[in-house]
Amino acid sequence: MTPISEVSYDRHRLRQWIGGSARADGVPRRDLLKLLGAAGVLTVLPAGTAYAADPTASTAPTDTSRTPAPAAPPAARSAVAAPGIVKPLPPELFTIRGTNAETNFHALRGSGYHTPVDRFFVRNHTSTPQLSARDWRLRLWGSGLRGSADQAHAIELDLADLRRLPAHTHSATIECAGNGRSFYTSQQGESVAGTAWTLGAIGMARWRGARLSDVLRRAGLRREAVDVLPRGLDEEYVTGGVNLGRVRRPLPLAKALDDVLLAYEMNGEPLTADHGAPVRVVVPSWVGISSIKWVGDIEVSAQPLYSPWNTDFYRLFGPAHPEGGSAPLTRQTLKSAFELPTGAHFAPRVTHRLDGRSWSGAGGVRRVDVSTDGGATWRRARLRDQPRRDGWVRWSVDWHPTTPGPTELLARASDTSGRAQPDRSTFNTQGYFFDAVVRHPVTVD
Ligand SMILES: Nc1nc2c(c(=O)[nH]1)N[C@H]1C(S)=C(S)[C@@H](COP(=O)(O)O)O[C@H]1N2
Ligand SMILES: [Mo]
Repeated sequence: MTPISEVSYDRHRLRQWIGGSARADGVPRRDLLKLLGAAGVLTVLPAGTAYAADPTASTAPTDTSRTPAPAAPPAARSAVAAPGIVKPLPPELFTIRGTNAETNFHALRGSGYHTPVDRFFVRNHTSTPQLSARDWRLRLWGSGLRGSADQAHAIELDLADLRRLPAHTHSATIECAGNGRSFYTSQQGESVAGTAWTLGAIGMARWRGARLSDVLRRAGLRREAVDVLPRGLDEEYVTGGVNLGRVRRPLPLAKALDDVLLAYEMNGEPLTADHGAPVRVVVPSWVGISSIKWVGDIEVSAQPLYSPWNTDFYRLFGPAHPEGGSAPLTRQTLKSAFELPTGAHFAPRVTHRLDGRSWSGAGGVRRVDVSTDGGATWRRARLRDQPRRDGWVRWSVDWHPTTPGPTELLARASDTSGRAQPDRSTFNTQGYFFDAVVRHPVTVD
């Protein structure tokens, strides 16, 4: 695999930055201008106007940690526990994958729209830290802030400060970019690196917290700010013998000012340790890695920022993608899942109700078609929720099987942005963004 593509990514970001669009990565420019206007920090620049700072001074990545080739897949483990996770992981609810716990999709049956915390998936690079809410501080610093350019002059907030800001509630999914990865192998015969999730690396919760935009504005955002880099308080991540430092991934300012929360509640309760207590970032519709848990500091920069999580990881590499990789991943893709175990059994000549969920990072799901005969015939599912941005829709179909034997169930969703699930996903070496229709084997007997 091509090792570091940071240099070409650097150039790409630099070009965007000179062109005045670095802030807009993944967010339409008209929204960007509106947001910047609302933030009251910048008067609208004519398209193509360079920002005031000297761009030639900014080519060096500010992250000096060594960035090696992407990590090899974790060694296969036979252990049935995920030692770094605090909450109970009963096998009915979760499948353990290394340091992570995948939600069993059949455990969502009848569980409601929001995923109960006891069955919400956990993705840990290392292990869950148990932090004291009383001692927790958030530090904001960087060249994008007035008067706090370096860490020594950071602005500090505690939880009470954060709770004094207006509270916002937002229902949103958090989904790992590698959700569905195992189907690259099992369905397409391709080998990819990373945790072999099926479809349960997603959860939907009602998040409550302060808006990141309120915090940034109060911290004194400069008009030159372009990137925002939240960093976790969990241990440094060591992979393949290389220490990549604390988990962190830059967000373009436009997204940071849009709908991002610093959340301290999940489904009406204080955040639990595994999901980022006392405070996590929630970035609706974007890949899960954006939603940094246990956030401890946020660098706000007047120059593009880099970490292994936006250079080596969470970009698409492979023959169908640009040399040096795609742009960093932002919005999630489109998927569907049945709330059934793999290999479920159904009695013949009885009417069964099949339940499932579909979701998209690009818009609301507005149509789902289901096949119960391996894709030969299709019919429309009944949607039980309105198409909703940042959310999923639950759906059902009745099935009256007559012929005993094995068959495959398929569900294909389309969303309000016009996307539909394809038959095959485009290969990428790290197996992100599996969006193809999944074949779910069952038996009638
Ligand atoms: N600090 C920190 N934040 C993190 C991670 C992590 O390991 N450490 N994992 C990320 C990834 S890859 C995902 S998919 C989501 C998972 O959130 P959850 O464990 O609450 O489901 O958290 C993200 N935030
Ligand atoms: Mo993830």
